[in-house]
Amino acid sequence: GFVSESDRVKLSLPTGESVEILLHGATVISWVVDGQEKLFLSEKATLDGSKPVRGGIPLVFPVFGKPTEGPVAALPQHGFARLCKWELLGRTSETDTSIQVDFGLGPENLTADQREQWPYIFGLIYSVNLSKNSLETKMLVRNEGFKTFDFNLLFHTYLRIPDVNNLTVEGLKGTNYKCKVTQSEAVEEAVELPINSEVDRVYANVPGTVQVKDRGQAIFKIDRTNLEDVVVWNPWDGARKMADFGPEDGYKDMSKRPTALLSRIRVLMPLGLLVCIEAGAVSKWHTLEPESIWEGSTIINL
Ligand code: TA6
Repeated sequence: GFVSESDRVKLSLPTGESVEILLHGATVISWVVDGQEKLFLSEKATLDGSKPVRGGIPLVFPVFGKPTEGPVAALPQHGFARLCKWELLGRTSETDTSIQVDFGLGPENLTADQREQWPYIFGLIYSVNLSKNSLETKMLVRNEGFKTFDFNLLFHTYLRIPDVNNLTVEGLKGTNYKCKVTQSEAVEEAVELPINSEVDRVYANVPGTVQVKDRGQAIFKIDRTNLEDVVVWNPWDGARKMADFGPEDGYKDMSKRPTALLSRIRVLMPLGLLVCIEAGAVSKWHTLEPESIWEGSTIINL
């Protein structure tokens, strides 16, 4: 099924799976399979278009992080794609086992300020494809102008997980990464990477499938096409500094809590619900000549 509302679209399959996408940022905010939500969405996320969404799958384009130099220096952190209202291009395919919707973004959807910040003529087509046990997101980038441009692209996916304490991430061993927490670079040694403190790493040129495991069982298997890099992020207690991060983690009424241990458990609990595994092309610039097209996609299999 396909339902289009003023600010969002909803896709569903006859077998019950569904996905919900806001026109704001073309942000996927929900993916339900077997009655279970697979994406983390902050309770305090702003969904009215005034801020990027904290949760779901915000789109990062044309720059990853906060640029300080070059033609993207004027852009905000993670670029403008997650801030813009996208055009609904419509449902492009539907069968009993899969349904796809496409969204478009070009300079005409940007504010005058944004067009000045990134003065290129481009066209993005973003496709979200829901199948019974997978969700695929695909971006097509076209250079429709006369000037060559460089870009990054990333699907900033917030996965909902049962418990971070039992979680490991597999498929990164042997890959070079940059750690934003310690400002260092290293080669990953862990076959199974645990998430037990703040993690913010850009793994470059990850060769194959990345698996997210709960007690050793794969709960998400992430494959990528033309997206060579993988970012692994969990803000840990840094989430307390984010105004739009919830559920409320208890520190407000911590003074009333009888034991430090209980407060600590309450503080850590919400962070335990998510890990961001972000497929992207971010460790180097991708250059697009006039009239050229680039396409990258990722599929999350359950
Ligand atoms: O992808 C990881 C990251 O770049 C982190 O460094 C972290 O700050 C995060 O994205 C969230 O960024 P945001 O602008 O959404 O607060």
